[in-house]
Amino acid sequence: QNDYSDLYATHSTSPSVTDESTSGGNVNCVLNKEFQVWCQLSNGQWKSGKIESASIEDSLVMLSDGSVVTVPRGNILPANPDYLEGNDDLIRLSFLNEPSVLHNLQTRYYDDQIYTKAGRILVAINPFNDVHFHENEFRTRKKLMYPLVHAIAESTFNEMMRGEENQSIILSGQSGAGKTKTASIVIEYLASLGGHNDMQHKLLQANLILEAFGNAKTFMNHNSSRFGKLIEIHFNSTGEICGAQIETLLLEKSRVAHLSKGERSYHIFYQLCSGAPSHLKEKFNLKSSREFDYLKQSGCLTIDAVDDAQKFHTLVEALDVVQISREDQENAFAMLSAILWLGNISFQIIDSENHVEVIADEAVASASKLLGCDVHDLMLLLSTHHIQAGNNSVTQKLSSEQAIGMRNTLAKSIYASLFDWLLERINMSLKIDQQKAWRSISIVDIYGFESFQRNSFEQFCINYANERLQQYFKRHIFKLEQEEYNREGIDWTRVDFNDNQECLNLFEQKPYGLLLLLDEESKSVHATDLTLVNKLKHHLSSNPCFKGEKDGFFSVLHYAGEVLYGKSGFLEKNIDSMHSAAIQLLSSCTYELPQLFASNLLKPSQMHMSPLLSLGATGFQKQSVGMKFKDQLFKLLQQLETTKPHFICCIKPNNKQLPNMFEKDLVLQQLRSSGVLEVVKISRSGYPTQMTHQQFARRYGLLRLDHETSQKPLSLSVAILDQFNIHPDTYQVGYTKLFFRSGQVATLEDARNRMLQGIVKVQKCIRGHLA
Ligand code: AOV
Ligand code: MG
Repeated sequence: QNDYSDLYATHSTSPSVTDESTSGGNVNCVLNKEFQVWCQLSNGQWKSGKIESASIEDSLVMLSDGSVVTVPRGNILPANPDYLEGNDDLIRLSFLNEPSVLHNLQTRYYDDQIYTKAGRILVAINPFNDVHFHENEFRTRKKLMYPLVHAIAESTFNEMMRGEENQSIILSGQSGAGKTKTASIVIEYLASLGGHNDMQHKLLQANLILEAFGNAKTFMNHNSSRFGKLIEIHFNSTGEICGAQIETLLLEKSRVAHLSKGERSYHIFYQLCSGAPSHLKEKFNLKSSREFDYLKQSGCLTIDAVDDAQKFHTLVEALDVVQISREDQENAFAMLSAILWLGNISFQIIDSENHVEVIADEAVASASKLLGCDVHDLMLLLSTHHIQAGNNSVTQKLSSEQAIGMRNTLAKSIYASLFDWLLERINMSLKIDQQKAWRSISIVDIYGFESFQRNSFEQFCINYANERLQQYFKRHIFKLEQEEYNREGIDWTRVDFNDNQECLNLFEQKPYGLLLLLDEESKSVHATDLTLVNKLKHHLSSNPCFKGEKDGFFSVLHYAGEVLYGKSGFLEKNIDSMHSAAIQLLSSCTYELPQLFASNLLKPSQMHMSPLLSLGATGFQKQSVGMKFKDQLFKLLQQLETTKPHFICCIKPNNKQLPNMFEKDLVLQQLRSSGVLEVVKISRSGYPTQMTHQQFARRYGLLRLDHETSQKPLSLSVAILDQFNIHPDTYQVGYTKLFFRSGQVATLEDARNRMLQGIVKVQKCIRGHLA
């Protein structure tokens, strides 16, 4: 029995976190006078106090500020004794009700202790204090601030070194919660554990480059990841880094052409405009960011306290480190400049049917020059399209809407291709030395859950990915653990948990799930936002996570809340067809990169024949974006299945991105939806350290010098446990494995280390004698 049940047993028959947090199942315990409690006031806030007196219905509570209030019994929960205040592991708290957990996190947060363990997972609260310390000061401060995140990185590394499995560290949390930043801290620390070599340096620089090209300022986060990434770091058998491989999840490319007010496009554009040396500015006809329509449309060109020009210099250095030649760098910058100039291309209406022509100005001239194509070809591409009718090709003029669409598609496609190219180059430079590679640690950092007033296809994909990751998390922590205990014949109290399978069904079910219905509708020539939502309603109303439709929008109940989706090109974004004429234009360019992009766009693996294209029926069509996204996501999850996962759950303490502001309701909502509260309970009643009998015997066998080599692993293991007086309540013996409560193997590890040190000393001594 753990301390939790001991304390509780005398007060309540139901020692469950949910009971505690929701109702008065534990009220008996608070009737004692002087008992520390949490009481919920009429305004919903929880305050701490001491019971003065109690009747059957109410209690009189003296609050910490000295005032006395009458509180209904149902609104009172037990509080933890003072000595547990600020404990670094939630599992060690005596009471795990919501106000107690919140209070503990808050106390630590205001004390600069932003990390707290919750059994198997680490909770990280974003401090939002990107203050620039002096280098030395930063180092000491980092040590003070990051001990637990360093500890999780270290234990992952150690587990990799001693065990048989590859490991992974998975970051979860809403947008702006600190996933990317925490991932960087982890990677930096792992890199330092893996020795100071060239690879380590490259890895850190690769991370920096991807952020410049794949992150942007959004409402929620001034450095929001607009792609998902899995970084697989490979180590050799002595624990040195010997390469890495980065996989990504679909980049949000609509951002290149469309920005919401107050948001920015990808950092790299602003960095280039303000930081490029003058000879490049001249060569690419680069102006300041306020001259480019794609950038200025949102009325936001800078980020407080961020120096884009300085960032550009750091970026160039990073590109040098990953061995992208100055020539290739310039080629890439030329593509970025071409995209910016494409955005400035404008059209004039030439007839009553709203048909347009490209205005021959600096914009189209610069864009074509930068791409290396004929200016007339570009003008023609952006204002006409060909329809194949039998053997004849008919040329039609485009409407202004179609022309702008064509221009934006071209720009977005070039950017996405550039991002892929960059990733490939980075991966080449991080190439794993297969001869030396032994095991790996994967770090997963995707875009966080997003919910705006109205949400489009991007949020749809992002939230779907988070939903899947959430299931992965829960399945690992809860299901697998339970199944394992059952399989091993271990006595363990069942814990129920909220599954999100229903929501995943809503997305994935065949033939009627959101993804397939969306595909079907995207291909229909007559589809509109309205026909889409009607179709969804028709097929999905029976799923409890489908929360209805209205005015071209539909609503989904996610694990982290309800989200309203629809409109703003939802259907087109899913199809994302690139007209074959555009690909032809790219392949006709004299420069290497556009040609490469064209040939990648034409790769058969990305295509399947489709009779329906939004612009004319010529050419191929790519797999729908939704399906491609799902494929990438599944591939990523599959890769994770072969690893032992460690979870870091990031939490944002306020929506204003400010330091020293802990909004309890916001934190509580994240603790609930992320499953942290459930995890605390499961870890406490469970056995987080597990080893097979063989693994245990192999690792600790040396602690019994008298053992016979023929001894069975199980009997050897039991003998060792006896020898070290490991209390029988703290472990259980399963059919094939041994299970330990948190922290129990520490004694054995300690003894083993001492033993090994002793052996080394003796060996040295002998060598000294012989010499
Ligand atoms: P996210 O990755 O979870 O959001 P970030 O890691 O980008 O969130 O964090 C957002 C911002 O919070 C960072 O840019 C920092 O300014 C600050 N921050 C986060 N963690 C720390 C920390 N440990 N120390 C100091 N500052 C921090 V998104 O990518 O939007 O889901 O898609
Ligand atoms: Mg991020």
